[in-house]
Amino acid sequence: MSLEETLNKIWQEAEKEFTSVKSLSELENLLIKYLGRKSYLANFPSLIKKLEIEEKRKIGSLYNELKRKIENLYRQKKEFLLETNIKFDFEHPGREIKVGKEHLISQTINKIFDIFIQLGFSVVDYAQIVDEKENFDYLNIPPHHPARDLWDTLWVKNRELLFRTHTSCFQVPVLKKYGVPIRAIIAGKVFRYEAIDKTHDFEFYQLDGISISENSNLGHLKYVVEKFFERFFKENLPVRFRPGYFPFVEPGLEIDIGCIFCKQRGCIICKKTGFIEVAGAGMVHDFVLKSAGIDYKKYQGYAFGFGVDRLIMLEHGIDDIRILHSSDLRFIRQF
Ligand code: FA5
Repeated sequence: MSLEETLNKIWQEAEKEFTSVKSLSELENLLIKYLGRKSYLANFPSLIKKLEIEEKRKIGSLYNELKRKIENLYRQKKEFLLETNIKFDFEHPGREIKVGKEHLISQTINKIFDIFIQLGFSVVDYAQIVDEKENFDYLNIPPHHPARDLWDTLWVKNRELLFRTHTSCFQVPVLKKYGVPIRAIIAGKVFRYEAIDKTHDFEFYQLDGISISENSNLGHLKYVVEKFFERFFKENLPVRFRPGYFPFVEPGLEIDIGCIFCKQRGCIICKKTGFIEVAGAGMVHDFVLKSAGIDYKKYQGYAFGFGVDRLIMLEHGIDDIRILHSSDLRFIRQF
């Protein structure tokens, strides 16, 4: 039998054997049989060497082609066996599917909205980047007014715009848009260029409300705030109203809640005062009503602004505000 015939015969046998092989181990043995170090084909180069030059070229290329074909056969068969050999273990517990959910801050804002909707307020929204007029001027805080120092501001675009330092910036735009009488609330992120500690962050959430009508008064404000606390905390925490200064309200108030961390005995979180400040409030200043084009002799009202993060800290006993804005899943998954 010539060498060419021998190569043809080897190919026919290999094709038959590789096609009928059933397992991966049999397949590996076949590969060794045909292409291994001790295989018949491994001796072939020494036989080719003895041939005339023309014959050497011809048989040499047939030999290389046969090796390639056998290697291809092996690869295809291996892929096929690997696919069909996958075994299903129906007893194996499935992998837990993790479903995302609302962050504690969003959950709380929705809960706050529900309470204020029940108290007759409508929810509105406004931009996070605003101009100086909305954040300051309309609210009776002109340039160079010392109260601008109360809010360390992050400016954008050469002081044309700024990241809102408080949600109170919605007051005049919302009054202009919807007119009076009105009862509206807004919640969202605010930004201040200030040092952080356990109760202060440089980005945090506020909730602002405004109520304007012909007879809204401080008594209504006190009622709404106390009802809100009652429904939010589902328990009666001590509430304290004390005089406070904000240029856009007159009179102005600050609202504190008894510190839940030390039960008002005084601790590092309440800075030994027994109370944690959660809101500013007061009767809307005539200047603001005038800025919105409202007849301030006929209409009056109150406004308030809560720190949402502080409310969450008090509700859940969280003693450091910074964890609320971290992406620590061990914390986030608890709520
Ligand atoms: C204001 O921002 C006023 N706009 C609130 C207001 C609205 C007054 C309407 C009158 C009428 P103040 O800077 O105090 O006020 O912030 C309001 C609340 O936000 C604070 O009571 C506190 O709960 C929260 N807060 C203030 N600064 C921070 C901070 N750095 N980190 C977390 N919460 C803060």
